[in-house]
Amino acid sequence: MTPFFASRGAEFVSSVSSITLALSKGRIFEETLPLLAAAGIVPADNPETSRKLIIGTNRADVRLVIVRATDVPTYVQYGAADLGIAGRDVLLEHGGAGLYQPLDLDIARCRLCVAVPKGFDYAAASKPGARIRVATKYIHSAKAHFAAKGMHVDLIKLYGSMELAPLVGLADAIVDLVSTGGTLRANNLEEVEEIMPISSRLVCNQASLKLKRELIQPVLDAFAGAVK
Ligand code: PRT
Ligand code: MG
Repeated sequence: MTPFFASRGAEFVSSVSSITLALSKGRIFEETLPLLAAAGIVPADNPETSRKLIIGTNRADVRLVIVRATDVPTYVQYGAADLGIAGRDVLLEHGGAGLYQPLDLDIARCRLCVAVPKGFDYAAASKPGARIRVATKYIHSAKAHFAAKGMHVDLIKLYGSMELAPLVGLADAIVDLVSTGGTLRANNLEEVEEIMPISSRLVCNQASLKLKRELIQPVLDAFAGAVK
């Protein structure tokens, strides 16, 4: 699990001389810890065990806010956080308005795929004139992918457990993230197409970058140095 936490957070002072970083808990938080450490930043609490949504750090001028993965770009877009870490999947759905995307952190890696029940004839379903129903949380990316292939697709928006949709007749196929492939296998589905590789990026509020350059640049540099 998480390696270490600062025994006591320094008292955060909100001002132009402080920065707020938006993170989601789970895999992104865990894989970000070593990057934070490289920047000399140690969180004062573990969001897995603490219910705090604002987490101090060993530095009085740096704090973390813990939000849903899909909400990270929104917090940064409106300047409620200066920096954030979000998956490419999430950033593509958000659209990136107001965000400067300086760094691929190469963490939380997976791929966005098309998957179908084993035995489903995806090649036939991809032919011109054919029409299929696809369930996904990733409407933007799915629409772009199928449009580029000239496929006719009815998209059904879901918020989770996409793997269930083809099993109960809600859809013919899904567009979802795959990492080990274990979830697809457990549900008798197979990957038929990779849409794109996914990793998480550091995003920055454009105004913050101008106003707080002296604080933000060293964090960007430390993160860049820590990314292999
Ligand atoms: O969980 P919650 O609903 O709160 O939000 P979330 O799912 O958006 O957040 P989280 O923390 O689960 O994921 C955050 C980010 O991690 C995503 O936006 C991706 O960029 C990245 N990531 C990396 C993944 C995975 N790997 C991953 N495997 N996100 C989700 N999964 C899911 C996938 O959707 C599928 O259900 O894991 C399942 C497949 O995993 P395997 O290993 O069985 O293939
Ligand atoms: Mg999840």
